Amino acid sequence: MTAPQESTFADLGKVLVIIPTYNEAENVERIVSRVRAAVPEVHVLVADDNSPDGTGDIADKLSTEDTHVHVMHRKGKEGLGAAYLAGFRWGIDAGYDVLVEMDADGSHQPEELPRLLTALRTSDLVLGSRWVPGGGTVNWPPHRQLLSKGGSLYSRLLLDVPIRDVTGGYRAFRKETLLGLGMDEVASQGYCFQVDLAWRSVKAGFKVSEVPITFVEREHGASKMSRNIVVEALWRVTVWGVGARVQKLTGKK
Ligand SMILES: Nc1nc2c(ncn2[C@@H]2O[C@H](COP(=O)(O)OP(=O)(O)OP(=O)(O)O)[C@@H](O)[C@H]2O)c(=O)[nH]1
Ligand SMILES: [Mg+2]
Repeated sequence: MTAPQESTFADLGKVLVIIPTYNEAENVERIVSRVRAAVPEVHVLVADDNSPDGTGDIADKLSTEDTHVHVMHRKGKEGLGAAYLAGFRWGIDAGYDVLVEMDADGSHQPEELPRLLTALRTSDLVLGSRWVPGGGTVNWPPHRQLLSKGGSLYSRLLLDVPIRDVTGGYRAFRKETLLGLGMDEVASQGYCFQVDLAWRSVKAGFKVSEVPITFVEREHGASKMSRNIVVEALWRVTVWGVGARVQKLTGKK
């Protein structure tokens, strides 16, 4: 057992930061230590999909050195959404009250975590947002910014969600929000996974708020972004949006 530490966010309960990894050997140690320094009382779960570059072994070493670090070894690359769902379930079963999503590559700055947690005191889900006043990106190419803004605008209009940055992946959920949004029916991946969870939270009546973040382009390792992820998001959001509209129309009859 470690000695009790002074806690800044004890009122929120136990906080778990979930970091999904696939080939993040150059990043995993740095991100974990930044999280631990930024908010010392949080715990971290690295959810690794059997990365060929040995990310899982590095995470194991970190967990032997620090009782706040945990590792989930998954059998192979199954996508970001599946890793998060497994991480959420692990965290809820282990008694955590707040589950945070964070990328391993440094794009989501751990130093901004206190802003998300502070907002969670009066919300059910907090989204780190690039596209609200005070938010932004560093070194992100114009085509990625356009894709992100366009994707958010399209989802906002089609799904009727009052969210500026609906594809972002830096988020803090209360456990009750995850349990209430129907996690077991979520099948989407990548950007679409993020849109799906935000939309479900709004539909379930949870209070969703956005806080500004500065998203920093990855410096090390390779992106797992692909054309498929974008096509999947576009396709699913269109199907959901049209389906919801049809349902509204027929429901009124
Ligand atoms: N466990 C697991 N993690 C994944 C998988 N795909 C991506 N990730 C992780 O999810 C996070 C986001 O992936 P990125 O490759 O950074 O995607 P992105 O931010 O859209 O792309 P870049 O802007 O180029 O970094 C990173 O921590 C990845 O290691 C996967 O299949 N399984
Ligand atoms: Mg990234």
